[in-house]
Amino acid sequence: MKNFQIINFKKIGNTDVGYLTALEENREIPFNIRRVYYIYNVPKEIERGFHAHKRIKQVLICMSGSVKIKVDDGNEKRIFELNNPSKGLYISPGIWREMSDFSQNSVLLVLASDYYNESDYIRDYERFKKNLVKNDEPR
Ligand code: T46
Repeated sequence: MKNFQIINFKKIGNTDVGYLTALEENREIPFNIRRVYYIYNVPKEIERGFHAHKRIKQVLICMSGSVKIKVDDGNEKRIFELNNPSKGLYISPGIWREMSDFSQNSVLLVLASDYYNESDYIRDYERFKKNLVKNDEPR
């Protein structure tokens, strides 16, 4: 698995009856799922994120509408547009992320490898960059 990459989920069904996508831990989702949360009703001009995680792995899935996710490993920056519930964006620990351009009625579902813990966050970009120099994985 790369530090960030799109995962294409299997779609069961067709245009006549619609689709079903099933996600199982350690199968489609490359970790044990300890937490699920979702972000919704975000005004268009709002940007969220602006942090990295020390240990938590996540998969982001836009269930409805669209959202842009900027990821940054300290060297390479990429922007992904999520607009399809059959695709997920895997983000490993040590990756800075920013979310923007939430469309009206967008719902961003996040599957996370661990419980919420504020001490797992690096919310300062300079600290994120400094830790990258010292270690491969920020702590
Ligand atoms: C991430 C991106 C994609 C909780 O109490 N429990 C939780 O599980 C989460 C995720 C957050 N919170 C609290 C912490 C803050 O007081 O909810 C508030 C908003 O969290 P935050 O500003 O971190 O939200 P985002 O949208 O900037 O980032 C979230 C996740 O926190 C983060 O892990 O990768 O979505």
